Amino acid sequence: PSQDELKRVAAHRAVELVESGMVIGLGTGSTAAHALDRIGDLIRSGALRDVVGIPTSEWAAARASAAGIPLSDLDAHPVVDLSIDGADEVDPALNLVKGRGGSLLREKMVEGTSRRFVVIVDDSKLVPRLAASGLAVPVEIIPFGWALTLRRLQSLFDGVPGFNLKLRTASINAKATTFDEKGSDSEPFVTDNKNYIADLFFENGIHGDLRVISDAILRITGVVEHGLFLGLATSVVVAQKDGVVVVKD
Ligand code: DER
Repeated sequence: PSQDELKRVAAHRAVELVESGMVIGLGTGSTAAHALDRIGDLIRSGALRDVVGIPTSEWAAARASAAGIPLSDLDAHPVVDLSIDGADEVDPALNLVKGRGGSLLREKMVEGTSRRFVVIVDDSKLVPRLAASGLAVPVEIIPFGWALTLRRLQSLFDGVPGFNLKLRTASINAKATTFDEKGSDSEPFVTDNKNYIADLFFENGIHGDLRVISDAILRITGVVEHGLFLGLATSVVVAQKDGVVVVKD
């Protein structure tokens, strides 16, 4: 099966946990898209009633609207029954890297106030150690003084071999969320919250206590939030190439 087929299988399995009357956190990304569409189908068929979705991005709000999911927000629903979202990486302790789509702040707010947070992935997302495959750990920072914030993030990891960071940029005429390798004069990527993203790269993975690292990043004035989701996922649904779906709690 294709990777997208695996994403769909994992998403549909997670949506089996959705019950009528639930407040559902709606994730962002290509895997979450299958979950949103599936929830919409179940509402249309009458199998699901009285559900309301809390979107984790403007993209999720638009996708959910198109799927026919009634929407609300955290002010009306400060506690969410079940959130379903993808991830960029999942380690054996169910810690995650998220945010490569740029939506980590609202995702962490919604998923952090959810009774259950079910992560949906194809097996390519499973890693033995976070941020060891050269993919970015995103950090949302405010635009004011962004270069100073980057310098402070850099100095936090001085001496970590293989570390480097970049301000994420999006080419001016595209919605690309990966920084512009060509180094053209593209604009900074701007999140739904009008902030910037600093992408942190650890070629040899992150070493040390993830919570200590998380706290050190969050203490930098100008940092809003980062893409390390520690202890938030309550279970992970993994669609494997052999067709088996594994649920890890
Ligand atoms: O940006 C995000 O946090 C997304 O949820 C991402 O982590 C997963 O996106 P994907 O399902 O398209 O791989």
